Amino acid sequence: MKIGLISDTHDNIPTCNKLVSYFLDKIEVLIHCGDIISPFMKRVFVPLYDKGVKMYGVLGNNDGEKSGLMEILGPIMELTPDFYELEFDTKHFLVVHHLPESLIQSIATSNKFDYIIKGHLHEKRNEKMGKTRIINPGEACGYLSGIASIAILDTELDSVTYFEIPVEM
Ligand SMILES: [Mn+2]
Repeated sequence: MKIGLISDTHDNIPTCNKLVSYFLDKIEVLIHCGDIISPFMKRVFVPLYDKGVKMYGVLGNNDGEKSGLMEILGPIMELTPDFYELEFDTKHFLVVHHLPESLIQSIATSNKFDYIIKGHLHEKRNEKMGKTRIINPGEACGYLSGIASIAILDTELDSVTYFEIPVEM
């Protein structure tokens, strides 16, 4: 199964529209790791919803209007202010916006999860620790690095492919 990973969209609608177009026809599930920011970001994700992509999102530290996000984006993307434990293709996922690195490592080495999907640091990461692969798709907004990135996880191959585009600063 191919799962789209996106994080830290930070209201960059033009860039996120391009990233979402890349996802179209490639993924069955989308995971958003938080810092969506405004409820009006919903329109970016409607094309995926229309294609039948099941979407899950965890809210981040910069997601201020939590009730608005839940109300407006909620009908097309399942949202939680905390974390998700999900299962796809018999693989166990922990989805968080952020946790201290020591806690990420404790969870990874507990071997409870096949994947920990996280955001927040605006940096790509793809690292296997014990049986757990820790993935950060990087920043979809591109505001810190000038490069907007997303990732596709193939659960069958246990492989992660990044897609990047430059962002005007
Ligand atoms: Mn962020």
